[in-house]
Amino acid sequence: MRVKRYVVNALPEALPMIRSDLGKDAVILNTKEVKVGGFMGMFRKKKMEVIAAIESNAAVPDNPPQKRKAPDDVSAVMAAITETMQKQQRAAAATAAITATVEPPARPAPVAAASPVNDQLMDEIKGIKQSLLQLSSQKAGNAFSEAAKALRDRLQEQELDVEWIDQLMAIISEQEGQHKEPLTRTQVWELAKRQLLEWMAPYAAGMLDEQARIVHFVGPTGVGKTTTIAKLAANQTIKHNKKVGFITSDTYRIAAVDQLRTYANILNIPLEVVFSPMDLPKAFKQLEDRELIYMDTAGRNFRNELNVSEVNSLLQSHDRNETVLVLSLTGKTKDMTSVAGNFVKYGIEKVLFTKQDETAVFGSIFNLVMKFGLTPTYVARGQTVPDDIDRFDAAAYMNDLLGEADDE
Ligand SMILES: Nc1nc2c(ncn2[C@@H]2O[C@H](COP(=O)(O)OP(=O)(O)OP(=O)(O)O)[C@@H](O)[C@H]2O)c(=O)[nH]1
Ligand SMILES: [Mg+2]
Repeated sequence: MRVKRYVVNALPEALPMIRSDLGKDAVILNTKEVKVGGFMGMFRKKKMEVIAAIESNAAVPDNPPQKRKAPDDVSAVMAAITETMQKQQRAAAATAAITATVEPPARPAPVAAASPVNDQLMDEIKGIKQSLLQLSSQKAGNAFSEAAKALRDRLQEQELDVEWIDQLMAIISEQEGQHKEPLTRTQVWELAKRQLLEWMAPYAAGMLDEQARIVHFVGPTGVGKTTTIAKLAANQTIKHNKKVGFITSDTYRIAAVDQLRTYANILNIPLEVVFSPMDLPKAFKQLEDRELIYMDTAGRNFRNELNVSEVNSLLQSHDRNETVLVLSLTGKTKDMTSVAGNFVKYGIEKVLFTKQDETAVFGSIFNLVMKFGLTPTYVARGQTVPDDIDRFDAAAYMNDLLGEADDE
C-alpha cells in the first residue's frame, strides 16, 4: 500500500493531487485540521491534512504526474467528491467483509462499517458537496424562481434531507438557465417528480420476495408489526388461498401472544410460540405443511444495538427467508435512521412503513431508502385488518411527498 500525506486549504484541493499521484482507485484514509506556519506560535494558518492511499497492486495513474491543475469548474470538483464518497462507502463495505471473514456471523455480514471516523468523514464530505452545490447554483443562475422556491419550501416541510433538496434545486436552476425564463410550478413539480423517481428507481420494486417461505417482521415498539402481519396473512389466506402459519417470539409483553392468537383463530392459521432460538426447529416442524410463515417479534428499543443482535439471533432458518423492518411514519427521521442503520448492519434490505394515515410528512421514506438502499415493500394506512395496507407505489408516494403543484 502506498500512502501519501497532503496539506491543503480544503479537501477539494487535494482530490486532483491524489488522483494524479495515486490514481483513480485511491481512497482517503483520514482528514484532520492542522495549523502550519506562523511566528513564535502566532499567526498560524489552519489547513487540512489529508492522508490518501492506494493498494500496491492497484492500477497506477493513467497520466504520469504532470503539472497539477486545479479543477476549473464546480462540476469537476463535485464529480471528484461524489467519486470519493463512493470509494469511502466501498472501503467501508470492504472493511466489513474482512471483519466478516474473521468472525463468521449467523446472519449476512454487515453491509457498511459504521466507524465514527468514516461517519465523520462522510459528513464532512457531504457538507463540502452541499456548499459547492449552493455555489454552483448561485453561479449558474442567481436567485431561484418563485416556483423553485415553492418546491424547496414544500420539500423542507416534508423533511426531505437537505442534501437531496440542494441537488434538486441545482438541477432546476440549471434547467431554468437553459430556458432563459422561469419554469411554471407545474414544470418544476414535474421535473422534481421525474428526478426523485429516477433516484429512487433501483429500490422501487416494492415487493416481498415471492420465493421466501419465512418472513420475519422486526421493528420498534408499537409500530404495527402484529397488525401488519394480520393484514398480510388475511390477504394471502383469503385472496391467494395460501396456507399461512404464524410464529411469535414476542413473549416479552403480557398479552402479545394473545393478540396474534386472536388473529390466528379468526383466520384459522396455526400459531407457534418460541421462547428462544432453541425452540425454532420444533416450531418449523409443526408448521412444515405451511406454504408461508410469518414470524412476529417483540418491539424493543432498537436504537440500542444489543437489542438488535438479540432479535437477530432468532431470525434463522434453513428455508428461503427474509426480514422486513417495520417503521412508523409518525417516528422522527433521526430515530428511524439510527434504528434502520443498526438493522442494515445485519443485512436487512426491506422496509415496511405504517401509520401513513397519521401523518402528512413523508420525506423519511425517501431519506431512508436512499441512505441505506432499503426497498420499501408495503405502506399501512390505518388500523383495519385486512384492508388498510397497500403495496408501495413510488409514483403514488411522489404525489404524497410533492403534493399539488397549485399553478394559478
Ligand atoms: N393509524 C394506524 N394505526 C396502526 C397502523 N398499524 C397499526 N396500528 C395501530 O398501532 C397500534 C400498535 O399496533 P401493533 O400491531 O400492536 O404494534 P406492534 O409493532 O406489534 O407492537 P409491539 O409488539 O408492542 O412492539 C395498534 O393500536 C394498531 O391498531 C396504521 O397503519 N395506522
Ligand atoms: Mg406486536
